Amino acid sequence: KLKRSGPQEPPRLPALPLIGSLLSLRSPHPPHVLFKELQGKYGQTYSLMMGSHCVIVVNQHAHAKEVLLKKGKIFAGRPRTVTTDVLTRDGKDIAFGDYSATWRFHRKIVHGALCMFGEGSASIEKIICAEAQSLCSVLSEAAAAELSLDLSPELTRAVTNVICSLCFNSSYRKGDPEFEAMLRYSQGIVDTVAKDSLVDIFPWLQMFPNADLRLLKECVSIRDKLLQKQYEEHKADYSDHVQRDLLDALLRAKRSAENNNTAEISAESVGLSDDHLLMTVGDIFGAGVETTSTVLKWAVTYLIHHPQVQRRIQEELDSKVGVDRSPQLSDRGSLPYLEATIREVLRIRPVAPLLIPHVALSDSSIGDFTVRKGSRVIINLWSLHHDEKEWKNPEHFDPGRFLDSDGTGLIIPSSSYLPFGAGVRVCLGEALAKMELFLFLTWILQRFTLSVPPGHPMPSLEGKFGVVLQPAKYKVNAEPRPEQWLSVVT
Ligand code: HEM
Ligand code: PLO
Repeated sequence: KLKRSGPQEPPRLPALPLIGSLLSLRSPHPPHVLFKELQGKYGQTYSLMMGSHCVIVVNQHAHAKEVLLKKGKIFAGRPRTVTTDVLTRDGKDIAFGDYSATWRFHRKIVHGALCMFGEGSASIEKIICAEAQSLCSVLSEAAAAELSLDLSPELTRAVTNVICSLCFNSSYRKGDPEFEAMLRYSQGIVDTVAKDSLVDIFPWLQMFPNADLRLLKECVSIRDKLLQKQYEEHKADYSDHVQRDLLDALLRAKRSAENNNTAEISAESVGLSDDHLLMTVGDIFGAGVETTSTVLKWAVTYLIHHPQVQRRIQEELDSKVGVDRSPQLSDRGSLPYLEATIREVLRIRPVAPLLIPHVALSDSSIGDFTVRKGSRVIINLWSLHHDEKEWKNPEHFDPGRFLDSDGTGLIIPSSSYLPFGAGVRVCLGEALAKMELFLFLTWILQRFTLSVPPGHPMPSLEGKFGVVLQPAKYKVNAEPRPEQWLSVVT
């Protein structure tokens, strides 16, 4: 056998002119599962053509870390696609915007604004606990009326109100028509954006009527009206002395750039146009809602499938927190089994199984493979989190993987674990998301035991693939725990 040495191209799927490798990609499976399967034939890192774009698919952690960390800046680009351009006014946001000074600047402002909420009177913890309280009272009312309910809208409203407080200093009441509208448009966007749908592969298809693209445009225009309304209100009430939320922080940055207009750096040139500001809050709001609520839904789904895991979390809560007070962030260190469960949920059902595509900004390499400038790189997090060499029985849900042999210390047993990505494009909301997951789950499980109503089938563990991997809808019984009947918290 001929041994090749030196730089070489990654193995490539068969491709035809114009349509690229589309024929090899027809499959009943969602893309992350198909990309994992194709490893068998082409190896862990291979390439394919989407239309005229070269796409490299990475299915193992060593190459993933090379792309995200070691060569993070080289691979920090984002592709422009028809659908993300519609959503973000041609990439004027953080997540889908290409690597640039503007992108760096916006990440910094958001990061600063999110940190600011760590302290101060309206601290994130207080905001989350208030929402957890209101969520639990909805569950209590349903239980008292012996009703089972779809938890999805309730979890989503709780999470939405947290991000609403942070972005706009506002919140939604149950049944608020604007909230219902938000749920609808956001689902429409999740269903249609960035799926590498046909329009993204063949930009010229947008000339023809396309149902998905029409739905996306409708949903985006509803979202933009709501964003615009917040923006006008914030501009009207703006003061240099108080910073209520993220939008105020962005407005302050814009004002201060405008006041420095003597230098050549105008607000436009550093990317502080109205469009950029709107798209940045839109991103944080959208990411804040869709990711955390999805993880909470997966957590509930797995807890229903594994009542022994639910029981063990409740025992841990009873012994470390008790029933006389509600859980708080300072309990995080003493609830390792719950923390391990959250880690396992993020492993087995990653929110973004393919991350967001990266783009090589210059000629480079991944392992021994050459990569040309402009190539798209897809990190298949699904493959990393389900790698049989790294995880024993990867489809089995077992929080114990993340505990040491005593069962008391938390560990990360494999480096093939990146639920929030890594490097320059790492998730901006990781800390916030972890606080929310911890507080919402502890508040719920301290008070209720979750199950499917008698006679109902177990909820499906198969996700619906979109820009986030979502679980199906189903009804839940939230039964108040007997331990709680005598206590003060309910
Ligand atoms: C990006 C995961 C919650 C804001 C990402 C990426 C992942 C991720 C995998 C892509 C990294 C890449 O492309 O390399 C998650 C998970 C969450 C979560 C698992 C919940 C458990 C949030 C929240 C926010 C947020 C709550 C907002 C506050 C963002 C933003 C980006 C991002 C703005 C784009 C970063 C960039 O491209 O520079 N997240 N995320 N995420 N996330 Fe999150
Ligand atoms: C979700 C639907 C919203 O209406 C718009 C939106 C904005 C930011 C996106 C988010 C959606 C989906 C999840 C994304 C987030 C940016 C980062 C996050 C893609 C499309 C992840 C998980 O990468």
